[in-house]
Amino acid sequence: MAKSPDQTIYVLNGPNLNLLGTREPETYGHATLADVEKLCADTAAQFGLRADCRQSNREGELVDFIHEAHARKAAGIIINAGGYSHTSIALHDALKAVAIPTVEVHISNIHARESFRHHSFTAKAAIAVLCGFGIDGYRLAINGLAAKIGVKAVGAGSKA
Ligand code: CA2
Repeated sequence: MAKSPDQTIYVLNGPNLNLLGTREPETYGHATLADVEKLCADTAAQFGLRADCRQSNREGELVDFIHEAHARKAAGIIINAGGYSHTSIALHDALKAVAIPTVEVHISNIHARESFRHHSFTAKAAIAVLCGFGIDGYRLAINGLAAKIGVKAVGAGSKA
């Protein structure tokens, strides 16, 4: 049973992630954003959770989504803020302000790339960070978030 009154997790993807599957497959793979969102919906459903998936190329809109998650008493947030991870104090502040358990995901291993990707402002506001697992990172992040917030897989844990 989720501790939050709401059984929704927000899955937030930032700038350029709408291009997934169309360019740079050597870095980001062949899956599309629609594939990522289906993976998140299917994984969340295994925990009796609903994934509300949003993508925006605008920093302020991502801040608004975080505020909306708070207003709707979302159980958690999965965020890949894309390039804004490395620049956005506003997104860091929004995540800190709402205090919703948040897991940060990066498709690529940001630490094996350019040095400007090594620091993440949003990671400081997250309970955990995953990078380098490709889009499977979203599935792993939802599993980890569910464990952190005390939500068990549907049908699990009912045996004596
Ligand atoms: O590895 C990740 O998930 C990133 O968050 C992706 C961001 C990048 O700025 C971060 O450093 C790491 C960029 C997303 C761009 O996505 C594209 C996907 C396909 C083609 C072009 C860009």
